[in-house]
Amino acid sequence: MTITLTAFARSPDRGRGLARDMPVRWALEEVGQPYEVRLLSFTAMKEPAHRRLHPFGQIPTFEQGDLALFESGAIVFHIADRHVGLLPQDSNARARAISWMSAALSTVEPPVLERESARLTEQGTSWYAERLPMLESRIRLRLNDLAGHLGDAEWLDGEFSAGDLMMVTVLRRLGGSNLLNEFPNLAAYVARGEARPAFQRAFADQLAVFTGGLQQDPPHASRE
Ligand code: GTB
Repeated sequence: MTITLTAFARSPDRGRGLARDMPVRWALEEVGQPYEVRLLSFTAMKEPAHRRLHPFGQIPTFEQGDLALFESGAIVFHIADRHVGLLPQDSNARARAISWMSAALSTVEPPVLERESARLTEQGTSWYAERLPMLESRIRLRLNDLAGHLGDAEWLDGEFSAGDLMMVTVLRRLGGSNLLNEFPNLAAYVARGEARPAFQRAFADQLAVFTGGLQQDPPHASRE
């Protein structure tokens, strides 16, 4: 049965692979599942037809047969659960990988998003310059602990898993700042994720939507 995702027809990230269809594309590439993409305008996202798939009128969604899902984390988990390659077979290792997926979305991402949202909505206010260091120190707290856990390991818990896929996805959102570079093992971890052939294919496909198929350099060569 065909898998169909939804994604931005014109992503505001200009093809940098930061929108949330990217982890879903990446997961499908890792497990070798072909998929189609339905591109949506901002207007179409808010229409009843799309809201039947996504109550909040957002991307991404996932459809296969009579199953429709929303929320990138849940979709990545579903893909990892149904196909070999993103979750270990050993049940304890599998549970730990799921913990890392959750840590990425519930523990590391919130301060990253808060800084992003402040940059978008509060720049130019009287309090922004004072608030930014506080927001960045909250991110550093998480990065410091994550870097301490990772040490010189390749991935968070043994083999590459959906936990790494989600964590690399979250850390990529720091690409425009120097925060990641303060933690060289995390910067190298993100680069390892981005170097995976499955990531490269997913990145190229989402970039092609933005450029209309024009060839550009892959992420670590072109980003920022
Ligand atoms: N928790 C949901 C999930 O993980 O699936 C969040 C989904 C979500 O935020 N979707 C966004 C959306 O549909 C697109 S990805 N927004 C339209 C709307 O809410 O009306 C978020 C995103 C947007 C832009 C950038 N960027 O420009 O860098 C990065 C990420």
